Amino acid sequence: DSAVSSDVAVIGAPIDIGGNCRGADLGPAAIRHAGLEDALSEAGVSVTDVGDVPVSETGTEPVDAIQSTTAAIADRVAETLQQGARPLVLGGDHSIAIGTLRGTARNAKSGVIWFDAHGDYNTPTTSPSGNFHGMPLAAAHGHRDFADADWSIAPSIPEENTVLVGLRSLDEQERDALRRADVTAYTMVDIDDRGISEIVDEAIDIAASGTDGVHVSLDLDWLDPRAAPGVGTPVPGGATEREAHLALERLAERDADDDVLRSMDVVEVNPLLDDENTTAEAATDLIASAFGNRII
Ligand code: 6HN
Ligand code: MN
Ligand code: MN
Ligand code: MN
Repeated sequence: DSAVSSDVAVIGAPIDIGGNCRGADLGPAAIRHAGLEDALSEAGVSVTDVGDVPVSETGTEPVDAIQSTTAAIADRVAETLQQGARPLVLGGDHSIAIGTLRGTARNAKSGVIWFDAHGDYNTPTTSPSGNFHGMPLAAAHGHRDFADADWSIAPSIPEENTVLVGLRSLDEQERDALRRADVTAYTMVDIDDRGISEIVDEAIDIAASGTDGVHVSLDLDWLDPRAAPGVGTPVPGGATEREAHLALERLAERDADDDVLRSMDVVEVNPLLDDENTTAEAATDLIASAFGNRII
């Protein structure tokens, strides 16, 4: 691995207006306070924190705030990749991934692994809640319900290189749309049944096949609420802390061999729902694992 390829640029995306409650906009600060830079440095990664993208949540419709914020994220992500570094975007609610995915796809073909309790495959038409954090993956596939949004100009991520891991909560029409899509979806049952290492190995094979690399989107609600309580839409029965670590350590191992990990976002950390900053600490440890932290 060259020095440049291990460089990580941290980009904060402090927005929560795409979610169901306030506070995920404090996620970037909570993760930084949990010691992200030190954890990455200890993992042997050279890290630059480029600060936050501008967000204006007040006085606008959620869709407008999300549109301008994700446009700024896409630009920073594309610039970072152009400079040979790997963007690590800190959310914020999961709507920020509309921006990271657009940025990763700007001059390249990117696969995606989506660690999440949810499918995030609603559209403005199907969503029961209307919250944009439940829609980013459908937007990244260029679903026609987003035709009016400027992020839907072109589908950015190929469906066949899209892998969801950890599913356990889908809305009805969202489930139908996911079934019709050419994606691979692993539920928690698959993880229980086959073990997380095997699932992650397969996920990497599928996401990386024929692409320039893989974007990893880590929603902290993938974890069981006992391990990551500070999220807006917790669902029982999630990944244990050990399973999550194993998944990201496996990813780092594969990356050491083949440079698969091209970009990452870490979302839905809401310190207002968490009195000990447990969730941000878990996020920080998992990021360090993904970028190669080793016990020995
Ligand atoms: N997330 N499916 C629900 C909705 O409102 O569309 C929950 C979405 C959660 C999104 O956690 O990123
Ligand atoms: Mn806010
Ligand atoms: Mn999500
Ligand atoms: Mn989720």
